[in-house]
Amino acid sequence: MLRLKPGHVDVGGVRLGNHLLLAAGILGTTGASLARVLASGAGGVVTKSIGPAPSDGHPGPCVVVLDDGLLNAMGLPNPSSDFVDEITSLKGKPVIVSIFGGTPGEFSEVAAWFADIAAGFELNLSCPHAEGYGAALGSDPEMVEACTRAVTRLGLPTWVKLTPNVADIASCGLAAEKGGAHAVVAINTLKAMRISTGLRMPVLGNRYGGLSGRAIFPVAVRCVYDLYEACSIPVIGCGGVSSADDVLEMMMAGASAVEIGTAVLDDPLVFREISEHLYGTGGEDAASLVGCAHE
Ligand code: RRO
Repeated sequence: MLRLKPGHVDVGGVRLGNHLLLAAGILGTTGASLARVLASGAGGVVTKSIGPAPSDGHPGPCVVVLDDGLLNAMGLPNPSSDFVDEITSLKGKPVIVSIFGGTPGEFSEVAAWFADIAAGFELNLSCPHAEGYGAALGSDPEMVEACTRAVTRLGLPTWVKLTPNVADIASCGLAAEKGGAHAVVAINTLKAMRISTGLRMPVLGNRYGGLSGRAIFPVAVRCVYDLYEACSIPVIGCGGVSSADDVLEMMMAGASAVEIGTAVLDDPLVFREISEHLYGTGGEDAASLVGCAHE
C-alpha cells in the first residue's frame, strides 16, 4: 500500500503531529480524554462543541447504534465557559476548540474565552438538529461569512465545519473563505431519523438526529471533492473514515488532513493502527497526493 512521509504537518494555520485529528463530539469533553487521544497517536484533537451557555442537551434517547453508523441527537450538551479550566493544561498542544453560537456575536464571545489556550477554532455551522444553531445558520452563506469573520478577527486559525445537508456545499465553503477562514472541514452528520415499529414513534427523543460512521463516507468524499474544486483554502475531510485507505481516498479527493470520529468508539486505538499503515520511511509527500483525483 501507498505510504506517506511521517512527521509534523501545517494545515489551516495549525501545526499538527500528523494528518489525523480527533473529530468534534467524540471523547472531547474532558482535558484528560483529549490528552489520551493525543498520546494514542492523533496529530491533533477537536473538542466537543462549546456554546454561550451551559446545556444538558436534548432529552433521550440520544443515540441509536446502526449496522454501519451511529445516529445521534445529543443536542449540543456542553459546560460553556467552565470548559476553559478543563483544557488549560493542554495549552501549546494541537487542540482545536469547537465553537457554536446563535449569532456572529455569540461565536466571537465564546471563541474569546479560549483565545489564550486554543491552537485554533472550528466553527460548528453544521449540527443538523439544533434549532437556531449549527446548520440553521450554516445553510445560509451570508451567515457563514458573518460568523467566520466575527471569529477570524481574534487572529487565531479558524476552521469552519460545514453541513452536507445543503444543495451546494461549495457556496458555503466560499462564504467561509470570504470571511477569512483558514480551512473548511467537511462534513458534519447527515440529518436522519429512525422509527420504532414496535412503539410507532421516532426512536430519538429529538425525533431527528445526525448520521455518522462508515455509511456516510461516500457523501463526505463527494463534499471534500466539491470544496477542493471551489475553494483556495485547505479542506479537512471528516465523515466515516475508519482505515488508512479511507484517509488516502479523502486526500485524493482534496483533504489536507482528516478527522476521525465514530471509528474511535469502535476502536480507541484507531489512530495508532491507521498511523502504522499510513506512514513509513521513504513514504510519499502528502502534498503530491492531495487533490490528485482532480487531475
Ligand atoms: O451535540 C450534538 O447533538 C451534535 C453536534 Br454539536 C454536531 O455538530 N453534530 C451532531 O451530529 N451532533
